[in-house]
Amino acid sequence: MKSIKWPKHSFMILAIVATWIKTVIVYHTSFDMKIENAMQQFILFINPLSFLLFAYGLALFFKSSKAKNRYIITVSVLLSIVLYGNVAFYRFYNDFITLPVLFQTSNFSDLGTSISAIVNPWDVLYFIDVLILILANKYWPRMKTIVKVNVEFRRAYFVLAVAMTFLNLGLAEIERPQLLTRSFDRELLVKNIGTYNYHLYDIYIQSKSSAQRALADGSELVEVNNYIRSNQAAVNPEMFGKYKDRNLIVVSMESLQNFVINNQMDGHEITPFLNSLTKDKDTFYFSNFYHQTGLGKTSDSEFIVENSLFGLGRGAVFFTHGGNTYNSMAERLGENGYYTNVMHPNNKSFWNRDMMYQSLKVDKFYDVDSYKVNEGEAVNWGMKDTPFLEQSAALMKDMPQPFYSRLITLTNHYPFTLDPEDVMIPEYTSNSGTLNRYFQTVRYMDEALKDFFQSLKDQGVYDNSIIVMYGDHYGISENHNKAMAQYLGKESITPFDNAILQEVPLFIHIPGAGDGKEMTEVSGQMDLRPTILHLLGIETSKDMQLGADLFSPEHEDFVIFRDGRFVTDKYVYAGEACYDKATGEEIDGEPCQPYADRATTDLENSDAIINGDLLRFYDEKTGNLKQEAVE
Ligand code: GP9
Ligand code: MN
Repeated sequence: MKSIKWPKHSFMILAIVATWIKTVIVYHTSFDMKIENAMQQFILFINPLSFLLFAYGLALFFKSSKAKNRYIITVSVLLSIVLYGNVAFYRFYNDFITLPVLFQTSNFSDLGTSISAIVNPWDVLYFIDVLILILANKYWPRMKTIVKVNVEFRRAYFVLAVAMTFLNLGLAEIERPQLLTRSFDRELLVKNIGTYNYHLYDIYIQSKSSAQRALADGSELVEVNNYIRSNQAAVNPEMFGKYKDRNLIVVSMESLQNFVINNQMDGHEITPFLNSLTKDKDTFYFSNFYHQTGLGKTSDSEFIVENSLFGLGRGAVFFTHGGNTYNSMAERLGENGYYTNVMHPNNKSFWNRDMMYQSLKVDKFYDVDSYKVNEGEAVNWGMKDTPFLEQSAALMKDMPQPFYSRLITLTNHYPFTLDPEDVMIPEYTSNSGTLNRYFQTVRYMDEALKDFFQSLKDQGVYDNSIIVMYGDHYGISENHNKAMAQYLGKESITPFDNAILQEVPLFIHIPGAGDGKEMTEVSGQMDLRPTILHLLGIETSKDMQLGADLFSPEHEDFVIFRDGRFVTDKYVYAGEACYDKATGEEIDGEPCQPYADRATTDLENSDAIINGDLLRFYDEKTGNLKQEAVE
């Protein structure tokens, strides 16, 4: 029988096709990318190709068939690792990997039980192309034939690869203008240029950002400073300094969204204690308050609260810019006689906290080593909230006063698991185990917070303190939209709904205040720094901060998200569309435009400060450039 005539370079072609098809299947099965039209579908289909043509095409430079095949298999292994790494990361963070996150290996080793929720045996299928290539190389003699590559063929091949790249970029530009210059969103990048090219792009951006710092000088700060000065909200004289010298206790409530507050799940109250605070005369409850975090999650929220600046659109600023100069809330309080500390029973290097807290001038970090984790007191990510908060209150008793303690809870964290003895309400029933369990861990945290208030009283630090509690970021990602829609009794979750779901609760509890109430201004985490410092009688008019005092009559109903979405009292901008806030209906974009421009300016100014490490040139005493920077 005459054997079939296989084209030359069959092994390379097999590799390209296998990895290409696998990548496209993975796009559809493992990532939740919103595809709106046939063009987007087509771009998604072709986008792995340009990179694969180059990566595998280098095989054409190898002389021996053995070396060539070995090279091809190696490339397939590396690309599979990259793709699978993204899949695993996505399951957890609902986002694609960016370079700086890879350097935080300590974070990955700490994931603990989360890893088992993320990885499963079927994942070997992500390496199927490698397997095919190994088998073909071994058992398919044709694959070993030595093929001499002539120069013309090679040239033609790379011309094709370049053409493919331009076709891809061209279509992407039509579909999403300015994609590569704006790049707020990793998903858009992956959708348009493919996961492999996205990583090349990411490497380029990261190296650019280290260059940016080297190139920045004080002059950039002048413009940013003027902008910030002209947008300052005046203090409210009735509130300014009203609680001077009180201790400050700030609690970051892990993954707590506002939709559970004053709500029920199958007839069970989810947050009875927090609900009681919403009606409490010593508490200001902010019901239109939003998180403003990005990929840095908890660490971004910490960054925002401390600095009243945004985290970055790429990576976690705690990692990428942990060595910058900042003018944090901790530093400001420290200058005013406060003993400043962060309490979080986790490994100190997680999110690079140990490094970053030095830059933020936090006096002491009570990490896991400061706690006694007894048997049965660890679940999921580490120490349970109840013993953590109880021991923290005991530690506060011995702190020099006034103190500023920032506490970060942990139990209400994905994958939202509890020991049976801590379960207080049943699971919800939907297609999302994550959402089903979420209600239970939220209920647990609520109880832990109630006990914490009691511990503060028992330790005698309650009366002379202000207790601020806020949700750090969302807990339920868009991956669970279907279950969320079911719970909220909606047909589906629109981009509008999703923006509103970024609301997190904020409580400012002031023992003895008496004038607490629900506050409805549209606001965000950025506003905490000026609000808190003003209550404690500390001036911030010269600080480089983007937020505004929540008690100021000039506070504007306007909150900007890290990804460029925003919410005002009238409009919501999400998914590149403008919505009427009252009805949730999409409207003409015109009324959103001025806000969109300001959102861009705010984000750009914040990025400029961080990327250029500009605060190293700033003298916050005078509100001017440092003398050295001017010279
Ligand atoms: C880790 C904790 C959780 O120490 O703060 O971090 P997150 O995953 O929510 O960013
Ligand atoms: Mn968190």
